[in-house]
Amino acid sequence: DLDGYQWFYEGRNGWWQYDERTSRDLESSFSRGDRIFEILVAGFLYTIDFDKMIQQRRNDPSRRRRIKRDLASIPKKGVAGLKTV
Ligand code: V3L
Repeated sequence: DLDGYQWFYEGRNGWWQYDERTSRDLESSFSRGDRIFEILVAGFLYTIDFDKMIQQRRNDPSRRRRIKRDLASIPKKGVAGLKTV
């Protein structure tokens, strides 16, 4: 259970929260001790690397972002590309 925590990926000048479903899947994967996990975003596969704490597009590793697990209450840009107003 996330219990006040959420998963975030890096934007240009701040952090985006993962969508609710992905955040839950990341939490399950992380808490069972996986080192990597794969997610699908808009038809593209991304590898989540929990050792490096990055996400990286499978077919274009230059598309790499830092990720973090942090309190849901931190300042954020929004959720999965939808800006918080
Ligand atoms: N969830 C949703 N969209 C994503 C994710 C994800 N985990 N990863 C990448 N994208 P790349 P600013 C982001 C989107 O890494 O202004 C934000 O959500 C990504 O969206 O090069 O820089 C914003 O919508 C990007 O549009 O493979 O903070 C947008 O960037 C696209 O996939 C701008 O955010 C390619 O990302």
